[in-house]
Amino acid sequence: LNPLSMERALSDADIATLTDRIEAAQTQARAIPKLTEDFPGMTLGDGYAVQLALLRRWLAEGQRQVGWKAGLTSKAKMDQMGVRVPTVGFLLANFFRPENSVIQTSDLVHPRVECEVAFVTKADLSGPDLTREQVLAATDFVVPAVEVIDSRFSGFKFDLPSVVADNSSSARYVTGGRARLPADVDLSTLGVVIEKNGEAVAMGSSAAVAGHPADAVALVVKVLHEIGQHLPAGSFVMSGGITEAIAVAPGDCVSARFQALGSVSMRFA
Ligand code: OOG
Ligand code: MG
Repeated sequence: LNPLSMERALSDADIATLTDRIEAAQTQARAIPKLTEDFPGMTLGDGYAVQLALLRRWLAEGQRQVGWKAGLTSKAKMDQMGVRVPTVGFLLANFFRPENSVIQTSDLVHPRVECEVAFVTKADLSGPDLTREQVLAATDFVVPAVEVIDSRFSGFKFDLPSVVADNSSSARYVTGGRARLPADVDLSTLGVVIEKNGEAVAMGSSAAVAGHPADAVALVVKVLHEIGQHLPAGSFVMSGGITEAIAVAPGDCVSARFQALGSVSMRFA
């Protein structure tokens, strides 16, 4: 059984219904039951059909895509969420918040933060089996990032088809710190600490992400290949949360400190 099989079970009408549901939950910051409760036969391929339909809607409304992200690429994330298959999600320009921003939580359901190594590419990447070296050769620079994820499912509980349809919980992201050339840093064992209100709440190593963050980018390109997409030059790609995600509430200050890449801070209101 291919864990990345993109076989579909639902009709185009069902996909449109589910796209409406996800779009409404995202724009109204409202928690909904996971999609498989009404559509128990929903597959991973159906999840991506919804995600891509959502992307097409946003682009038609004039939003700009900046890249893609990997989801569930570390054991800490897989254990926390109970989903063991890595996913991808699209990133739009309007998800971005600058370093040291105040991030509103009123338009989010139950936000959590993750620290991730992000890549900016300088060459097109496509295909099912890129190597770590090919990803690094196509990387313009790497930069530290904090992703603010926000599942639109009640209790932040979901399964694989549901979370994929919900764009892998994408909501906001913050970059900052220090951009580095991939040749100038050892991405294989980069230490990270998440601090919330001055206290270290999670720590880990970039090795947690698929063995190496560039391998997670290769995984993103593999999934994109399976869904008929590729990674164009100039893409911004987040390689996946290194530690478990940390819940945030109004008033919280978060700093993610990355060895060699500086830190990324923000406050929640
Ligand atoms: C799914 C998204 C996971 C990551 O970095 O692993 C993700 C979720 O946990 O809600 O963005
Ligand atoms: Mg993430």
